[in-house]
Amino acid sequence: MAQNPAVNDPGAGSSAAASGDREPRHGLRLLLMWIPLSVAAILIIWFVWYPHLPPGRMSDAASGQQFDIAVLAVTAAPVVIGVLLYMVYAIVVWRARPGDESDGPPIHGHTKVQAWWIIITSLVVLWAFAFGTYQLAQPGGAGGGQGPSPIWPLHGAQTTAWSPRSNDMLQVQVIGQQWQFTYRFPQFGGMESTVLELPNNMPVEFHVTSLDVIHSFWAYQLGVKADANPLVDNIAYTKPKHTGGFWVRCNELCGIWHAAMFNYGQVVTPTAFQTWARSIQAREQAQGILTALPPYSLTYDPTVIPNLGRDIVKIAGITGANGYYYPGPQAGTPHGDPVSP
Ligand SMILES: [Cu+2]
Repeated sequence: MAQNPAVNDPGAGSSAAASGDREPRHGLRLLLMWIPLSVAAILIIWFVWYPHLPPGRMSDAASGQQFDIAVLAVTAAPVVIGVLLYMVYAIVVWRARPGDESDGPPIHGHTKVQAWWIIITSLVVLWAFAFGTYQLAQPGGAGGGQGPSPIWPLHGAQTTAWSPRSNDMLQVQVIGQQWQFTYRFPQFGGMESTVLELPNNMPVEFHVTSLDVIHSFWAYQLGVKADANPLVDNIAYTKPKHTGGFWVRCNELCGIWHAAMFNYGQVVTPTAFQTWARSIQAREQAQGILTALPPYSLTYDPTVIPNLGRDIVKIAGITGANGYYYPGPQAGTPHGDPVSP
């Protein structure tokens, strides 16, 4: 039972009803509000938000991820604004007025609106698919672990002796174990370190593996994240873009001290890196650590390594997690050891 809207409703609906026939052009109204709101959102995302997005721009992989998030946010913003704007507009303009108990007008399809809806949504999805696929493949797999035979390798020269004056790919083996990461450098005699140093502006190839359970190597500011599985050689790439520190965290719940499984890395100049790596190699050579360590291998059998560890434990200077392979620092050392008996 419709009541007279001119009496009960002094709002937007009444003028149309009073004038007898014409609805306002809702589509045009919505479009004129949607365009400036979308433009404003895009400008804010691109110029205000984008430069501060994680994970920063410390490597090609990191800046690639930052760019991807910004582009996808710019793609999504007009869609989100369109949905919210329509909802607010509908609540304000088309809500039932007090006392109005009539039904809305019966609406059957609208071919033009439906066709545009299908075309626009398909284009947005296809764009996201194409952009996402391309960005995943470059640069060098975008910092994610690609398994033992990567299909998207980073460009760099594979050498047995790394040199700072070329495009040599630095090989870094990341070994996860409860509950510490250690790093081996096969191009420097297989030396091993609990600190990760990397050369600036040189391609790096991580070989990520584990000695016990599943861990995940996450070098946050480098935009690198790769699972560390026992008996698996998981390869990930990055190319640092400026010097400075970065965090390494375990990103897979791996036991009671998972939260304490982190350390720090440093990007330095290529020559400084070479000096550092050679000095560790020389020290470990002198201490007998290099000969005591198991030979460099892409994976290590956890059932064999613990037995090797009993001999290594006698050699001073090896630090690491509290596993068998890398005996932890003993009580009274600066690092402490929360899990030793
Ligand atoms: Cu872990």
